[in-house]
Amino acid sequence: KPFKRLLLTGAAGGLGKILRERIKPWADVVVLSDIADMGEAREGEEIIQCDLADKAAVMRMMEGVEAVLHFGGISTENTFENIMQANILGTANVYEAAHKKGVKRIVFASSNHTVGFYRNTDVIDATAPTRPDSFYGVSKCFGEQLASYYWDRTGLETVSLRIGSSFPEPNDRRMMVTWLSYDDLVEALRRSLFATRVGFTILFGMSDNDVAWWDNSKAAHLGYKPKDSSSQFDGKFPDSGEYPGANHYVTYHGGAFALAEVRYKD
Ligand code: NAI
Ligand code: 15L
Repeated sequence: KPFKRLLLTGAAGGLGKILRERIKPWADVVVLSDIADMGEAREGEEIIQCDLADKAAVMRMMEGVEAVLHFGGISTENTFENIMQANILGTANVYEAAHKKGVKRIVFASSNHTVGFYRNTDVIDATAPTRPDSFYGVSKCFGEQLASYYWDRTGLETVSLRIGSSFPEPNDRRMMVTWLSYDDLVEALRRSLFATRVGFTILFGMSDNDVAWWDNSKAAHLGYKPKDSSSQFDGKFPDSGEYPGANHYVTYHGGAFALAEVRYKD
């Protein structure tokens, strides 16, 4: 197998549960980590339950690890204080520990919410300035900047995978554009882990949907080619007559995250 020890953070989460099974062929031991319970370790697994904000624990978790799939953290909008602990401090701990323990590459589960304030009339590539739509989006921008810094400073490589919407199926009209099937997610991770050289790369995580807001030409060296398309769900979310116009949920790339009502209030 390509890796002796491959670490997956966020292993108890929605995507973590899927990936837990799918990444097994890539490593002798998959180290699964989360703050939440992950059940019993199965064959070829090791479980480390800890808070990413706990630097000493993150250091221990990184022992012997060759590559990291960093999916742990708060995955929607929350208070800045909570986001700061889990996503900002947590991701900083992951990077520092990875550097200290000699990890070669990280795939960082970034998000479309780094660019959520672009409009549905904008098609952007990885060079577009970030336009986060939430504290959550800001924290993902911070993670990407850490990746850039550690690459330039230490040679630790990262693919920042700006995931659109990775669920079994699109749940609304916007997700017809942002959908990333689980198979395509696994393929994006495979390419990100095994491409010869990635340095600091941003890859938009989307399937081969009919409408695209994101242009992956800057990540061509990864060779990622999605196989699924949201077109198999055509007709499920009838056009309100406003698309791509006034319908709020498709006005911005970030959908509802960009709406004023969604701004987190204590
Ligand atoms: P999720 O919320 O189901 O999973 C996140 C996991 O991280 C949870 O199991 C949670 O317990 C863990 N976690 C939270 N705070 C932690 C901490 N302080 N220490 C250790 N673990 C902690 O989210 P999901 O959907 O599985 O997403 C996984 C990753 O992918 C997240 O980083 C999310 O931001 C990112 N992402 C997901 C998208 C999607 O469509 N599912 C879209 C864009 C990004
Ligand atoms: C995300 O970043 C979230 O983690 C996920 O729960 C969805 O909201 C997704 O983006 C999306 O934009 O659909």
